[in-house]
Amino acid sequence: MNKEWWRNAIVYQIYPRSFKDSNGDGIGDIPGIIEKLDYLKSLGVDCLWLSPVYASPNCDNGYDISDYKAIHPDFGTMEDFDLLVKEAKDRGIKIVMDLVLNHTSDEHEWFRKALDGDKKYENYYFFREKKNNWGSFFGGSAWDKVPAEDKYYLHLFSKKQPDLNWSNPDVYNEFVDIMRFWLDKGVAGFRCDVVNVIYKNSLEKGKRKIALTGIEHYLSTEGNHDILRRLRKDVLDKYDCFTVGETVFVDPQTANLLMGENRKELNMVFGFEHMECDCRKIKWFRRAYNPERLIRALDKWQVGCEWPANYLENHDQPRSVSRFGDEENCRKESAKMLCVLNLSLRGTPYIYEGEEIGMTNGDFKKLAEIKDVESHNVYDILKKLPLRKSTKDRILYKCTRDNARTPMQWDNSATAGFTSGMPWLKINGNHEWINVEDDEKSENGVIAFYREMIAYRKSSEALQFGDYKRIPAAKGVYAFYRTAGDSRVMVVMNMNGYNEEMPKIDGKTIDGKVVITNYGRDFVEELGELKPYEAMVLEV
Ligand code: TEU
Ligand code: CA
Repeated sequence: MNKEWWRNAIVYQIYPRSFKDSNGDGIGDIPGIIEKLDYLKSLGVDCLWLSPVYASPNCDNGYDISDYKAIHPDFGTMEDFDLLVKEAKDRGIKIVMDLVLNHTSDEHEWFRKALDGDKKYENYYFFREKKNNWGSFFGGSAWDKVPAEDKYYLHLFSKKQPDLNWSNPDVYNEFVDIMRFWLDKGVAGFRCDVVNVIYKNSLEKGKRKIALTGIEHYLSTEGNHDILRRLRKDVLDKYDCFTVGETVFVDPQTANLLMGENRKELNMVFGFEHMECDCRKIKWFRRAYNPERLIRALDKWQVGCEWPANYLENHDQPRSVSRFGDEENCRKESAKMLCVLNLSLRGTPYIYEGEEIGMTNGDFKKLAEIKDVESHNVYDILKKLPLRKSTKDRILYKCTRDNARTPMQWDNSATAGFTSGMPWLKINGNHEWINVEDDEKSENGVIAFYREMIAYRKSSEALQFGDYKRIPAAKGVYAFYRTAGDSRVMVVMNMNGYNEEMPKIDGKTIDGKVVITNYGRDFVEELGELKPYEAMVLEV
């Protein structure tokens, strides 16, 4: 394995709308990010991945792009962006852009021209006289009718996100150009949105499934692999950059085909299997969280994936403390345990804004408080099902992507230091006690723990590049060695909350130095009694 810089980089994901508003319009923006660069630098992160900041009608908060070479005025100007790249660089921080290859906005010039009957652009998308039975990721059919015409277009996501036709070489060339445009500005790579569904083999009828009928015709197709290889050779290899693919329905083996070193496609991918540990097939049908299932999924990727992109949160997932921890009784402890987890696994770690202060799920009380297009689509479907209203509401509030999109909590003032105006999305009431300023002041702050863990990871060859070996342990206890030559650490995490039985690592006596701990113990003889969410890193 080569030791390229991005393997030991620590990436921090910014959801720009919700990070920091600089001009009081209630929407986070690029000057706001610049204001916070010193804070980000102080955490020790190396790279910022920005969720989309391009021109967009915002039906899917920027994942519906109407101009790939323009900055949305909500976020600022191209000058602001260039300044961000420069200011970040001055602090040793790189910028990674989000790139949406699968679809554009229906307000993109290409789609408009296509609707105007321009043959060239019609072939950028999929128009058919009849729709097939494919389903959309956001619920319902993947086809919608073109207004006032007898034809349909394909959209795997919202109806304002028409899918691009990647078998058309013109589409390929457009993206070569777009990628060069940003790389020439000095960005360090791309997070590529749903990048393993971009190439459709055919538009044949799909096999009936509960959801996503049709997926067999577009999931990780050979054509898709071919495009990734060509983009790598024609563009990416000419720059000092990396790509992380957001890839759906992959396991470690199919992931390796998309990012393995000798495949020359992507550099790493986000898998979803650990995010499914508390769902039943579809994320809207939750089952109780059981740490064993999470551990099993993580272990599977640690063992099987060449180089995982590790994450516990992003802008599509509920907050990890609310999900895998205990926000009521052990918020700080569980946030710190999850920090140890994310930063000690093999692979490149990604931290999502607010994770470093243990932010929790949004406290939404009514549908109108939720802005996410997916939530509204799904709620419309739920409404038709024979379920109690309280059940539908529970599903909505637990699963809505807005849980992770509430504004960043900087301080305990009325608007959490996020804006001086009306925030675009409801600020969580708990910003009164969960916020950066108070966390920094408190004795056992989560941010301080992040700093410590990040700094330790950077000093540890074992954590950055070591191999991984799981240690058998009691249920809900995740323990492993990371070893690189002489450097070896043992990581132990009790992922259980309050438990009657004391979890134990079978027959393990510890002979090592505790270097990171979330309970302040600095000496362990035997791992007999782990406290709820206790986590530690030992040099052994
Ligand atoms: O998400 C892709 C994706 O697979 C989502 O449907 C994911 O499964 C879902 O959000 C979980 O609820 C990416 C982006 O991360 C997301 O924000 C976009 O909405 C989507 O692509 C379309 O561009
Ligand atoms: Ca703003």
